[in-house]
Amino acid sequence: MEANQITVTSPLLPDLNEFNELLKEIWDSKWITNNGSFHRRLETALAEYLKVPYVSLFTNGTLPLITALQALRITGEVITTPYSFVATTHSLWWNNIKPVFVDIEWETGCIDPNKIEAAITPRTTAIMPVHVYGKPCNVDAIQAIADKYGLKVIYDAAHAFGVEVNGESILNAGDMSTLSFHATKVYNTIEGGAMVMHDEQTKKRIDYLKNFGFAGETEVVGPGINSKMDEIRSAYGLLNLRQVDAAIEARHQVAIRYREALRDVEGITFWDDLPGVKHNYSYFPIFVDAEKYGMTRDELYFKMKSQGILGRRYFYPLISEFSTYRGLPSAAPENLPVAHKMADEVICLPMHHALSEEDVERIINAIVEK
Ligand code: T4K
Repeated sequence: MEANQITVTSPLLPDLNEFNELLKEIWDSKWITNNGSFHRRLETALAEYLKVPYVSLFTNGTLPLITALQALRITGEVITTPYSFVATTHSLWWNNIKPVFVDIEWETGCIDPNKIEAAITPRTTAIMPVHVYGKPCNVDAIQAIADKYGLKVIYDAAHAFGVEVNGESILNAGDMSTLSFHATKVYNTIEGGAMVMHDEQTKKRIDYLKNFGFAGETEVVGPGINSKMDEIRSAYGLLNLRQVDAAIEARHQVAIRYREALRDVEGITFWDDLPGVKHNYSYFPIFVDAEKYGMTRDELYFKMKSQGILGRRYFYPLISEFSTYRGLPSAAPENLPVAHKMADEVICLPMHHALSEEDVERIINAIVEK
């Protein structure tokens, strides 16, 4: 990275001395992976922090999606959103499942529950929504449809670490939720992820599945995979958990300043906090109306880039536009007008705990001064 560049995010890093102390503990124990003591401690600490009953750690945020589909024996077709990171849909493809894209709501960026029923066929077995940018999906409406048609719901909650609605974790919705702890996330373990489930039996099964299916030294209960988190990243994760609240608050302050400065800029819109929701400020998307703003999204994006401000066009192109998925009937642009509009107008502004006031003002000026 060049000096003076502002990146879209920056990883939350534990204190190096504290990390060294934990590394020494790991070195002394000579236990470096396979459900070690830091792994167990982090699962317990995360379940408590996130207000969920059970957490199973994974080595990234993609494998719990793939494993959840396996564990629930999902087949046929799954209804999902095109407005996400490509890993969401890839997890279906890796399980030989046909993704069926449904359009999103402009108000949240999440799948539009009003459009789900029309996409259900006799082959539909599940819904995979995404709490995109950490904005909660309309989980009640989605669950009502799932119950009516006997469908499973797996939430890709990669962005939704710590998000609560009326004091309850959004991760308790549906049959399972998955998290990503990638370096670019609000909370990171360098690479990492987790699955959240409701009962002990499922937790046990998932723990087997992420360890090749082993349920003991000589017993394999299913065709598992290796997606375990090691001790070093678990220790790193324990330390980061101590500072994640402060990091979220620092992000909150950036969001407040962005909103204050950009509210009256013609042609720029963004979302406000939702009542009753504890947000994590994982991303700060703005939407550029070219006609009103006098510049297209891409013109603004490249202008900012030329000034060293590296926002990102998450999520452009839509997943449904990638060559792997473009041929699917549900990928037709006329089926996904809101998602296309959002993908064409969005820029995620730099958003992280370590943004200086000076940097925030530089970003704002780049947008305000045309
Ligand atoms: N579901 C959803 C909805 C997701 O968004 C994701 C991942 C997943 C599932 C899958 O979870 P994982 O398997 O990844 O755990 C990033 C991340 O790689 C990816 O985790 C994330 N979503 C996606 C939205 O963004 P890139 O290709 O944009 O990242 P990259 O390397 O360009 O980094 C972005 C910026 O962050 C850099 O310009 C600078 C900064 N950065 C990045 C890294 C890696 C740092 O400052 N330090 C770093 O170490 O994909």
